[in-house]
Amino acid sequence: MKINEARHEATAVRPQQYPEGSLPEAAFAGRSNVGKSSIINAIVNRKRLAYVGATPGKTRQINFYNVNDEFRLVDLPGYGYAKVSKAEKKSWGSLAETYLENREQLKLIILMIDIRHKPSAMDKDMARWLAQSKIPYAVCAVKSDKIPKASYKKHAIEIIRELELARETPFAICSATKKHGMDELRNIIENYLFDK
Ligand SMILES: Nc1nc2c(ncn2[C@@H]2O[C@H](COP(=O)(O)OP(=O)(O)OP(=O)(O)O)[C@@H](O)[C@H]2O)c(=O)[nH]1
Ligand SMILES: [Mg+2]
Repeated sequence: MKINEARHEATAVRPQQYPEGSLPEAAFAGRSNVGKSSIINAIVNRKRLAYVGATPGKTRQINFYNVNDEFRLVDLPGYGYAKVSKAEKKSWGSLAETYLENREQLKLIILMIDIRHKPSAMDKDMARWLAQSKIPYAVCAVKSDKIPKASYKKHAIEIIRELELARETPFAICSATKKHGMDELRNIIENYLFDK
């Protein structure tokens, strides 16, 4: 996949604000602060296309990034951030849910998991939801730069077991910081969005 151009196309809190047209989309889901916005920047080789913050809860709307006028990467609000009100949690949850359940252009959901930690109850809920949905999904274990390479396998096995992932679920180990695993992730996106 060659990235020629990437641009922010829309910020949405309701479906009327989603971009029009039939470009296929890959969406990034996961806990707040897991690195969804960072991985989008790494995929398109841009430092500050998607907003990355030091504190969790940075992405509060759905952001659509157009790549090459060929497809979109979609940055969803993160879940599980403790420091927001119940009402706010509910509204972010329903934002993502509305998108995930109704977006025809959505061809792939990438669930992001911090490779260092056991998946949370909310990660498991998300994995269960994905397993029963009709939308193809992949898992990206991220922040691999934070653990030694020798322990990748152990952590990956633990995540696969905790999330009860099927053998065929694509699984990539990535670091947005060190740009590790990015070609693998780009290939997964390309395969699912363009039916190769
Ligand atoms: N070491 C390391 N840090 C990372 C990596 N990816 C992201 N981070 C850091 O993790 C923090 C959160 O990254 P974001 O990309 O903003 O996370 P997010 O999932 O978009 O968070 P929300 O928008 O709050 O849902 C930032 O401080 C990033 O610099 C990675 O691969 N390795
Ligand atoms: Mg974000």
